[in-house]
This record gives sequence, structure tokens and C-alpha cells, in this order.
Amino acid sequence: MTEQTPTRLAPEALRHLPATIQRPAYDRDRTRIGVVHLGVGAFHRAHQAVYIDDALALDPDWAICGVSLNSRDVRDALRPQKGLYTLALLGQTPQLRVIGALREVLAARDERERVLGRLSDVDVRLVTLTITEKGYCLSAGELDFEHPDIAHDLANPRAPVSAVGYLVEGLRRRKLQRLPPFTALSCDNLPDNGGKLRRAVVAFAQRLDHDLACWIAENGAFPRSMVDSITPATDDALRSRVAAELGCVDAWPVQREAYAQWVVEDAFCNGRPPLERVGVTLSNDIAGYDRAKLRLLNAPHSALAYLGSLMDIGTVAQAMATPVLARFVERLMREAIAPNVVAPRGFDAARYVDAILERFRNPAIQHRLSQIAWDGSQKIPVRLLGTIADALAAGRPIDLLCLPVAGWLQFVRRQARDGVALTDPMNEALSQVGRRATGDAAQDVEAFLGLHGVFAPLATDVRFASALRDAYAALGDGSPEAVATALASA
Ligand code: CS2
Repeated sequence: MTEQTPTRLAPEALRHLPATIQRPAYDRDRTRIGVVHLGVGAFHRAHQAVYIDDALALDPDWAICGVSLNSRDVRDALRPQKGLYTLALLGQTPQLRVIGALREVLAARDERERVLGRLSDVDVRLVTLTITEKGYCLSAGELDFEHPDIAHDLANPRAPVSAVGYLVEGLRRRKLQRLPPFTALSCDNLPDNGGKLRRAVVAFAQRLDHDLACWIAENGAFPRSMVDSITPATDDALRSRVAAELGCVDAWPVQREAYAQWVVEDAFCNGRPPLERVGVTLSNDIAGYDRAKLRLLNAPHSALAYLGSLMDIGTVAQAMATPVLARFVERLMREAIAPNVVAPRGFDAARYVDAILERFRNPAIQHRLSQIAWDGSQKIPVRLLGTIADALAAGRPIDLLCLPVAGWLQFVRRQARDGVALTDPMNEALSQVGRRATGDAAQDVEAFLGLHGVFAPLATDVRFASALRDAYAALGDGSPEAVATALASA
């Protein structure tokens, strides 16, 4: 009897894969779950999980239990595959690799006890997070006690729904069992991500149990980290290519550019994977890196997303092939942002900018502007407003910096006018202001500046308000022609 070739990616399918496809270089059955990852989306699976996949070949103790806090999609797609999935590294000839680091995938909404069990398991010594900016439930950088999820978790601390609530309940159980805490490592695009997470966790615990808060503050660890790799969302083209090359179906492959960087503050409290041996930069001073990346990569990304969307452009590479936009974004980076970046030691801003522009131009990557445009209310403050505040404090011009912010406002206005909801936790408030916007720069900008969650620290700065009004007016009715004209004369 001939053996059937598996039709779905799973451990038994591995040995049937074509030899060109890289697969786990270790025995998965001998690994132990040592990491819980909160937010097991495409970015985690294309980035940290790949470093961990390499680390597992050196030390089997760090396999991952991936948790989705809100959705069930990843669990439903990957559980039948026993956590295996394909990573496509995009280049002229995309390279496929099957990643084995995810040993377990949980959907917290259905499996809360299993998640809490893992968080309080002695073998789990590291919790990593990619929950996006909004997952931290912050307002002006500090935990927002009015956030519905935080309010829920304070009222029901044993049945949390937020990441902070899960971490604190996990830590409480560990303290009770006299286990050491895990390290909580934020891998989100936020300046001082570790510091923000530490303050949020300790502040939350403080409301529940003073001793627990002290125990966490004294014994816990919340290293900062900077993560970087461009990861376009999975699309049908990727699914079909992967199926054709694998000879079986992977329900949810992921893709990213070949380039990846992970810089982590070496401040763990309970051991760590051998990250330095798998390409991670461990440093004691990472504050410079996270800001440089947010300001010089993510801010121009958002600029392309809003200004490019207004110009009806679909992807980053197409935006970079549009001369007026490409020229603007390069000037934005070199003339307006770079002077406001306090560089980490040995950092060459000009070369960093060159490399980013090259990455943005990569035609092998179909990175949709609409994906980057999500969650503007969370991204604009950390990507652009900090630079604007620093420029104002140093007496440097802010006119170029205000154009992408105005682009976002015009984008919100256009979506509201077209009746399209924004993917943004502030959708309601934004769309309301967007619907009322008439195109009168003074009125519209004043209404937008009233959105405290976004503009609070700068809202009362008259220089900012005036420059933002000018930029908004320059974009006219937000039509492709008006935007192109504004960019050409910026
Ligand atoms: C992008 C980021 O979607 C976005 O907002 O700016 O995901 C960006 O691609 C990554 O941070 C690159 O490391």
C-alpha cells in the first residue's frame, strides 16, 4: 500500500516537503514551552518566532505558546498544523521556511485557564508581546484606568481580558506558588516599550494588591526592545504560492522582507534564550534605537500611507515609484526627522535613511498602504508628534513634519465622507470629527486638535496649530491632484 502524501502542513508532512524548503533543525518533540507570546499575529510569527526557531536548535527550552487575546483565527488555522507554518522571505526568488517554534496556540477568549496555566508554569520564564500600540491601553503613555478592558480586569482580576490583566494574574499566581516572575518583553513599536509596560503592570497591580506590586517592581523585568522587519499581510497569492511549493496546504503562511533586526535590552530576570547567538543585538542602551526606528522608518511609513492613500496609490513600492511622493518622503527623513533623532552610539543616520529608502522601494514587496494606515490615533503620536515636540523645543522648522499629520486628518475626513469606518480604536470620535469637517482649515484643525487622546501634549501649542492649519490647507480638498501639488511645493 502506498503512503498518502499529507494534504495539510503538519509534522507528518515535513518529510514530504521538497528539499529546497528549510524546516526545523531540531527535534520538536524534545522542546519545552519556555515562552508565552501574547499577540500571535503575523508580525510575531515572521520575526521573533523565527529567531526563537534558530535558538531552539541551540537550546530546546524556549519553544513558544502563542496566544491570541481577541481572535480565534490563528488558533483555528494553526492547531490542525500543530503550530507549524511557513515563512516566505521576500526577494527576487522568495525563500520558504517552515517554522516549528510555536508548540501551542491558544485563543484566550475560549481558553483562559490554559493561558493562565502557562503564565504560571515554572518552565515559562519569558513572556513576549506584540499586541500593537492599542493593546497597552495607555493614555498619554500611562495605563488608562478608564479603558473598558482595564476597568473590566480590575473588577474581575481572575478572569482578565487585557494583556496587562493577564500578566498581573500570571505574576500573582507565580508569587503565590513561590516561583520567580517571568520576564515580560514588549516587542511593539512604542518608544520605551519596556518602561511603558512595566509602569502599566505595576500600576495595575498596585490597585489590587500592594505587596504584589512591590514584588513585581523589585523582581520582575521588562526589557526594552526594538523590532524591525517589513511584514505585509498574508494574501491569497502567498497562500497559493506556498501550497504549490509545499505540495500541501498551509492555512496561514506569513511573509516578510529578508531584512530583520531585533535589539533587546539585556535585562532578563529568569534566564533567556541564547538570543545573541541567533542574530539578536543585546545592549544595555537601546533607547536610541527604538526612537531612531520609530522616527525614521515608521513615521515615513505613515506619511506614505496617508498621503499615498489620498493619491489613490496602493502599496509602499508604488508610492516610492511616484516621484513627488518619493522626493517628499526623502526630504522629510533627511531634513526634518534626522536632525531630531538623538542617535545611538555609532549610528549613522544618513546610511540608515539610505537603507530604509531602499527597503521601501523593494518591488518584491507588496506592502499595502491601507495596512499601515490602521490605528492612526495610536501611531501618529509616537511616530510624528514626538519629533514635532522636539523640533519646536529646539527651534527647528516643523512645516514638513506637519504635512503627514495633516495627511492623516484629510484621510480621516475622506473616509468619513465616503462612509468608510476606520480601523482604529478611536474610529467613532475620529469619524465624527471627519464627518463634520468642511474643508475650512481653521475649523477642521481646531476640531481635530480637540481629540485629547491623540494631541494632548501639543494641542495648546500655537506654533503647532498654525503649522498644522497651513499643511491642512495646502492639501486642499485632499484630492490626488491637490496632494501632489502640495507635495511638489513643500
Ligand atoms: C508599519 C510597521 O504597519 C505599520 O504601521 O509601519 O508595521 C513596519 O512595517 C514595521 O514596524 C517595520 O519594522
